[in-house]
Amino acid sequence: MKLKILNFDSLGDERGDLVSLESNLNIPFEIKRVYYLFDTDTDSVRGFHAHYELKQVVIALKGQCTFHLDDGKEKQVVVLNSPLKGLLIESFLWREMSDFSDDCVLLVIASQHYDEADYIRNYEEFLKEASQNDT
Ligand code: T46
Repeated sequence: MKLKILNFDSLGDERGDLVSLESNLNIPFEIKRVYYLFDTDTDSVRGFHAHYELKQVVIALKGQCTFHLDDGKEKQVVVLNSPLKGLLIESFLWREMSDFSDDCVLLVIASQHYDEADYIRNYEEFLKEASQNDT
C-alpha cells in the first residue's frame, strides 16, 4: 500500500514547539490548499471516498482520530495522534475516518484545489478504477 508517515522536526525551544511545512521540502508536493476539521462529532465516520489525482498530508494538530485506508487490495488502519507526524495519502486510496476525540483538530495539506470531479464516492467504482490504475 502507498502509505507513508512523515516525521516533522520541531523547531521548538524552551518557549514551546514550532513546525514549519513547506512545498516540495517536508511536504512532498506543491501545496495548493489547506483545510482543517474540528468539533467533529465523536460518533461520526467521515470520508467514504478516494481521489483520482489528489495527494494529501493529514496531521492531528490536537487530539486523535483513526484512518481506515484501502488500496483495493489491502487495508490498513492508522491512528493519528501527534502534531509531529503526517499521514501521506496518495491518490486511489479509499479512506474512512472515525473515533475522533472530542478535542481533535485535523489539518489537511492538499496538492490540488477543491474539485468534486476528483472524488470517487462509490466503492465498487473505486475498486474498478484502482485495479485499472494498478496495471
Ligand atoms: C479527504 C478527507 C480527509 C469544500 O467545499 N472544499 C474543500 O476543500 C473540502 C475538503 C470540502 N468542501 C465541501 C464539500 C462538502 O460539501 O465541504 C463539505 C464536507 O466535505 P466532505 O464531505 O468531502 O468531508 P470529508 O471529511 O468526508 O472528507 C474531507 C475531504 O473532502 C477529503 O478529500 O480526504 O477530508
